[in-house]
Amino acid sequence: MQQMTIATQPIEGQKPGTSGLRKKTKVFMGPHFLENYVQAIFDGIGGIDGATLVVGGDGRYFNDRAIQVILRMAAANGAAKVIVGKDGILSTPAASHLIRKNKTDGGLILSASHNPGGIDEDFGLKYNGPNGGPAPESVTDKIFARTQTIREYRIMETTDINIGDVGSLSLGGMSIEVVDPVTEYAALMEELFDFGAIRALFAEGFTLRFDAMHAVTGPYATEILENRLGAAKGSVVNATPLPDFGGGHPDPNPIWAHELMTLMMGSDAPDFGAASDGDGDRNMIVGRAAYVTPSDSLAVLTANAHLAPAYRRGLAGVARSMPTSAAADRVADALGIEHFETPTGWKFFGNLLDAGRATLCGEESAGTGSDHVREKDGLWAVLLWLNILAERRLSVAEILAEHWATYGRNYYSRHDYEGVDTDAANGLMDALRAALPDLAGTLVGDLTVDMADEFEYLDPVDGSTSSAQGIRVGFTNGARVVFRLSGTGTEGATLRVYLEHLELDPTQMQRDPQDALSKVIATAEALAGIKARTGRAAPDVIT
Ligand code: VG1
Ligand code: CO
Repeated sequence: MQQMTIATQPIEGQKPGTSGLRKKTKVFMGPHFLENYVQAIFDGIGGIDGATLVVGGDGRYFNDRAIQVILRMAAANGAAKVIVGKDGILSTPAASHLIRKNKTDGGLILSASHNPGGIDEDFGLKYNGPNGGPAPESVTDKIFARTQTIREYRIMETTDINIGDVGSLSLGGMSIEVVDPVTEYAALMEELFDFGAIRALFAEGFTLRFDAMHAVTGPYATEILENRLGAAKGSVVNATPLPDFGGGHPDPNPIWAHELMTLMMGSDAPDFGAASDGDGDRNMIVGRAAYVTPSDSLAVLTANAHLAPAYRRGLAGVARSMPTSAAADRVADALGIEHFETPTGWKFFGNLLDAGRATLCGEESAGTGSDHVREKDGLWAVLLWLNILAERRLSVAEILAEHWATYGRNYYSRHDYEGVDTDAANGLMDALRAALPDLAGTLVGDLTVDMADEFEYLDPVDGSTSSAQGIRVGFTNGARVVFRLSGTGTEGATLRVYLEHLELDPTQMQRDPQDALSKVIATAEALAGIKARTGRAAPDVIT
């Protein structure tokens, strides 16, 4: 075994996006690319001499090779210890929990989340800090700056390290602790929720289908839902993580989880359906013939969280990303608690959670979580829903209907235009930006503009600002449209158009969302000229 210092050169394109660095797998596999980025992380956080880190990933193609490189580089950079999931596997929320529980100096999570996996698909790498959450922009800026100046990296030359068995190893002066990926996470869930009440629900014949989408949550969901809570064997499907996720998009929404949707809308539907994404931080919730939008889910959880032991004393506040609907705000106002609007990406919730200002957080993209970790958490959301159902003994459809009757319904949809020409997408955003100052008070389509701006966030905890976080146009009737370019794509640009319509008329609560949103959709087109600028007749994905 030998410690090596290898000369290298800066490589373009290592700017982290919404959630770490995501690239085509072959880019990460290219000469020195992964090594450069890992060294830039270690340097960017001020070195890792004597540090303890957590390392794990979602098991996608190249996860196993990348972990070997990271372990050898951590040892060569003087780390004292690395806690690694068996076979290199950890869901994102489980990694966040291990970082916190063991009071480590942070961790590296290998995942491109809901993006497809495989040699021709996507790979990703993200640094989370000692609070267990994705590094804030102040840290990712330093990491990026380092990628521009890097000249060498340090690595041990060794044969492969066997991380297939739970136990302790050493590599040079560094110790490696291989842990079961599920154990600590399952224990945390037992602390938060009333497992007895949920077990009783299943014992009475409640039925569930959880689709792990061939991704990382399979082992977690099988252990918790089937083994510990007594859901029928086989309730968890697609439960074996595969390096290419079975060729699908491990993205829990009605499009990519269409098998589950078909089941839930049919006559053989179980009482409850759920799915999670590649790295286990997203969730989809669907009742019998009742799809729950992520924005509504956050609102329902906010209104009912006190039914679960961990939240019995109430919530400090609720935070949502800016494009997420205002449904949760309406609940927060009714509860008399604070609500916050943050830029897209979980890293922006970290300060609010650390400061005890927010207890629940959520994003329209199927992310929900709480202060139990510093990531969104797919299985946690499923368990909170189950705990609420066990207490209330209503169906998902009944809970939704009651919620809308109380708070009104924020009809919501997101239209994605994927792989758009980058110049065309930037042109569209530039034109909107230029039009913003004159929009207020004007009539666009059938709607009158109330406010229009480019979202800039002032973090109420540390006073930092983040600008250019999406263009939002609010209308006098409570409707809203938001335009944003994705920061997680790996090909061209993805334009996201977020559409919202507030309905307070009790006779209008059961409409088809696209129909209820038709005026907002027409207005978005009138504002941005999407068809002409992108050359697309319709969105690629509607959620
Ligand atoms: C998307 C979602 C965003 C989420 C991010 C990471 O980002 O819109 O809400 O935080 O993915 O989620 P973007 O920039 O493509 O819109 V995950 O499950 O991919 O870590
Ligand atoms: Co994810």
